[in-house]
Amino acid sequence: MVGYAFMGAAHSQGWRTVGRVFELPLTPVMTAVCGRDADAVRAAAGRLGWTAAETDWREMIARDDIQLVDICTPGESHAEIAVAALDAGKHVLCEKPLANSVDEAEEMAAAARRARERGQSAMVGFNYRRTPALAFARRMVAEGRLGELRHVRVSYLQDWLVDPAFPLAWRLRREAAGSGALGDLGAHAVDIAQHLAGSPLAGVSAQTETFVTERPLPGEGAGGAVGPVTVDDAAIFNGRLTSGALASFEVSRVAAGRKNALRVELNGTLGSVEFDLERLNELHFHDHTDSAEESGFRRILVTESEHPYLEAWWPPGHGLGYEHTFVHQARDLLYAIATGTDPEPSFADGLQVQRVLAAVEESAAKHSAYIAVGGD
Ligand code: SOE
Repeated sequence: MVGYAFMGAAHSQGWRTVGRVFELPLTPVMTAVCGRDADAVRAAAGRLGWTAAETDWREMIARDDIQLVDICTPGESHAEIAVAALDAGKHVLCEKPLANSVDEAEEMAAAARRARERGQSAMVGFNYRRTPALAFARRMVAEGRLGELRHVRVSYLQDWLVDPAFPLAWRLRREAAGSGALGDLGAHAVDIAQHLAGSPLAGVSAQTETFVTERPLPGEGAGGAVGPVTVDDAAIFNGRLTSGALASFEVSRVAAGRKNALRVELNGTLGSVEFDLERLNELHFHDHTDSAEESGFRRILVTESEHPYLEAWWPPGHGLGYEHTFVHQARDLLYAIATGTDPEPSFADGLQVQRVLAAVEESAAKHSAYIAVGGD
């Protein structure tokens, strides 16, 4: 694994746990973690369960005892590490958004295509697909329970940037993160919408905003030096899926009171589903074929062994959390590697999301002009 902060810790939790819960075709061994600061990475290795600590990712991926590289660094280094790891014959898991630009994502997808011919797998970390309730929603859509989709509505709201004194962290610098709430949260929102609907966005019309344009440099106290915020705080956009459904999105890191509120609603000709990550064991389902006097949304507790991923966990009603999405992601990647199948979401999927993000930025820059999502 390269990187060991929030996402590195979440992925480590997945790798530590997956083999103790699921029957696996391959056994993950947490060989080495890499970071630039020798002391900090050594401490992280101990804390997170990695055997060795490395400070040079090139040396790490050259090791013969490493077959899979998990990239949990800021977006600025995804492309370089992923392409080098794939070219060195390793399987790769890369955090979202896949890259900081469409050019980088194209390069990564091309490297993944070459690697696939050699039997390697490359997956992008859209972990929310692995929330049992959302995986179940996907199954319901695929089985036709919602009929033909008319609307896909996704909002993903956080509030950690409400305070203007919050420092200019890497996630607020374009050269490190690519974009702001758009790449951080919008990438998840776009992926989950397209995945659930089983259809890509054809084009978008968007607005973005940076409400706090300067923030204190990290380490500076009150009254210290400030620097410019070069990414968006929030974005709203809408568009049409190629299936014909209308889709709308709102993402923000300045929505006071919303901590990690990923909300999804799909409305079809036969019914609707509604999901809120802050109540992630529940899926609300409205069956429009019910009689009028009995119709309405009902709560399905997605904790039965028949529900996706749940056969391996606790008895009904005991519930899962955020961290389990990373366990499921690790499981699915290991199956893809073992069976030689393309993992989902693939780098091609990550590239397509990157193209949507680029279309959103272009639309916002052109005062909400409709921009078609690019393709091959
Ligand atoms: C921070 O906004 C963040 O950690 C995202 O980067 C993650 O992808 C999301 O799952 C939670 O919030």
